[in-house]
Amino acid sequence: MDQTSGVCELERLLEEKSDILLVGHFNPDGDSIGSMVAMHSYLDARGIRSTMVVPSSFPEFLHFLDPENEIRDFVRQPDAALKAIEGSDLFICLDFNSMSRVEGLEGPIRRNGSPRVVIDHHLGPELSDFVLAFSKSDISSACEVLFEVLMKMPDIDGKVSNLPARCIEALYTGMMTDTNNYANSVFPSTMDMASMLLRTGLDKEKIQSAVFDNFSESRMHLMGYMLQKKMTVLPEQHTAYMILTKSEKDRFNYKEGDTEGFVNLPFAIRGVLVTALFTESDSFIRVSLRSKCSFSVNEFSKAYFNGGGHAKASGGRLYMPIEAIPHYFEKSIEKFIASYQGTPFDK
Ligand SMILES: [Mn+2]
Repeated sequence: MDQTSGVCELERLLEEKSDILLVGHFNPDGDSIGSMVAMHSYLDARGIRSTMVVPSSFPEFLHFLDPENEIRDFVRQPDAALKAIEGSDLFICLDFNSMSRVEGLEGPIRRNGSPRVVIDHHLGPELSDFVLAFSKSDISSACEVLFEVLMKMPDIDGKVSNLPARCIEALYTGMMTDTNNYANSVFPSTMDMASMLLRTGLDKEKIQSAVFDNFSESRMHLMGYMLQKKMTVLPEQHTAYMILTKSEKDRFNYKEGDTEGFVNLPFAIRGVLVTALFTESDSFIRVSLRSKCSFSVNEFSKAYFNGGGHAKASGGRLYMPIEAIPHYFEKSIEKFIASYQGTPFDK
């Protein structure tokens, strides 16, 4: 479906439905929270009621986007989240491509049975799960996809100044965080959007400092410790990885979001083109993978880490003792490189 007819269809759904639920993915990041808040603020300005729900808690540095604690978090407020889902007649899914990404909320949302719209930028959306999809992968973020959609809405009429200030702030935050502060996944359209948002008088410094200068002292100590003690570089594979255990999390008073950006740190080493971060949690090991070259971490994750995402940024999960990770990871990367079609370390 082309975007123009998609926007008409979305407009029709918004007119027809009265209890809209906006949902982000598990472990929501800046793009997920940003796109939800932006959509919520847009609908609010139109007098359309919507509720925001996430499957798990989001990092504290994003709380400035939700000053009135409107976002329902299924982990902390399961009853409120489920009640909101029950009463909804339209779901708008933001920043994920598969219903499995909402974890515990998937069942309740499917049981409700109301139509689902997806606004996302991941590869391979599961289209059969949605009545309407705005999906593009050669773009910075879900916020950028949403921005394109909003600009085509009749009431916005292509004028950024018609968007509410909170919507603009949230869109900027999502784009800024998903590009790792304009380092990755930046397209000409990304800069166009950034400049259009900035022209509205958006306080970029405020967002910048809320997101990047807002960590605890113990998080800085954790970062130093990880770099000094927990980073392994595999020069032949142009790869570096780090492992964070549960006991180390406790030792450094770990809070949700504290490892944000850690996976990108080894890229500062000359020759490192692929990175991985393994974080132990109660029931599984969270895997984050990044690439600066033709090595597809999406394919790598699908093959060895029960996950996927983008060619240059992917996630996954492992169910094994944390001590087994170095061997498993090093063997996996050797096998993956050996089976690679073409050269994995091209630009
Ligand atoms: Mn995203």
